[in-house]
Amino acid sequence: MADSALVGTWDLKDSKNFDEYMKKLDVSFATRKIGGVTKPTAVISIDGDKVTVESHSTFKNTKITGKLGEEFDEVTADDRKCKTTLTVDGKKLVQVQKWDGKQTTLVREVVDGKLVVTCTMDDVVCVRTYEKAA
Ligand code: A9M
Repeated sequence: MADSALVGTWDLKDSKNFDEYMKKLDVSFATRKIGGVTKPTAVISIDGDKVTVESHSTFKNTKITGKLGEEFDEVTADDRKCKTTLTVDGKKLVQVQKWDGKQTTLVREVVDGKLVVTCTMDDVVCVRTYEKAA
């Protein structure tokens, strides 16, 4: 079962290396510029072994629901068609996306009451920090 501390509505407050991460994902210049200034709100819910992660922004809304350990189809905000798996590692929620022979990992965990999302692709690491919405 995923850590219940993840559940809630979270606003982006800090983002490190997101442009480099988007470059690694092959996101176009124009979309990267939008991505760089967009401050999404994440909504996480847990229902037994099913986890839902929503992201809302003025630019785009995304929603995934996955059963832990079971691969599902995901279309990302930058339109990658991924085979995605959610798993739990201690208190971390681990999302692995696979597409076109490539792979990236997004790890979500609550640290000091903040939601920390660490996005890794090869040698590029991006850290995005969210705080509970008021
Ligand atoms: C995160 O904060 C992780 C962000 C990883 C998103 C990677 C997708 C590439 C970005 C394409 C930019 C599109 C325009 C921006 C739209 C903003 C939404 C970004 C979030 C999906 C917390 C949210 O779980 N995830």
